[in-house]
Amino acid sequence: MASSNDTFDRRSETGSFDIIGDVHGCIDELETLLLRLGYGIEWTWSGSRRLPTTSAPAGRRAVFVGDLVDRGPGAADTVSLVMTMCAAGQALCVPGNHDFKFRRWLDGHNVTRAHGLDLTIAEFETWTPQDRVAVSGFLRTLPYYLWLDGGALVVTHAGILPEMIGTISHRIESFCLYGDTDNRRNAGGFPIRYNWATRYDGAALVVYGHTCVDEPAWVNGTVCIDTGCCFGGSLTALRYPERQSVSVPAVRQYAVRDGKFGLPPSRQNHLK
Ligand SMILES: [Mn+2]
Repeated sequence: MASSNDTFDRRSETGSFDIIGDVHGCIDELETLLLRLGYGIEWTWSGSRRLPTTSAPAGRRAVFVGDLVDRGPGAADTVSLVMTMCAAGQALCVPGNHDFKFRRWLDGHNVTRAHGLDLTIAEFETWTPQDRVAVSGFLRTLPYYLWLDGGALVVTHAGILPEMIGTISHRIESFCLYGDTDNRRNAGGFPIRYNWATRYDGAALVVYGHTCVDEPAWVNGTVCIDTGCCFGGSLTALRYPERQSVSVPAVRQYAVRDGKFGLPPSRQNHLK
């Protein structure tokens, strides 16, 4: 796990924000969504790569909930776009579990090339070592959650509990990346997930992704906006403070679904 830092505390940043769900390399849908939200994107070729020039609507920034890479066809362009927007002050981003594993590959660790990571690696293998180091460095700087708008808004990848907001630890980092899991696995070998949102009673609105849902799923003061674009669903943005969602349907299905969409069961259902 990356070293802890306190860059999560961005309460002084009041928005407005366009919070964007798991992109997973769905660059075409991301461009369509950003254009619809008023952002500008132009690409210019630089050798074998294309580099974006971007603009944001006045008074608004994009916030990515992570899982930029894997499964979709445009992971490299997605990373380029998000890095450019963040450097320009047009976007903020938290890491997802796929980004975390991708960074481990960038840093030279031996990782299992499953769940779409093989596609991401194939794209980045043509990048120069310096450019790959820049991506790794970018991902390393990302806080595991963002505490925004005077404390009224939290953006994280998979989940957070009220007592975690305002502090950081390895356990909190893990919860932000993977949500509420334990050492149990399902028949497919995936960690069993529990619906932490059913016991969320915090004051801040938590916007997150990680679990595919057909439509933005509001539970207590939380909303999941991963509408499964890479699996043929859609890519969703939640406009804040308006609390309106904007979705772009997937151009096609890029990866095989590994189950039905929907939030997992609450944990108390699993306690014996
Ligand atoms: Mn995801």
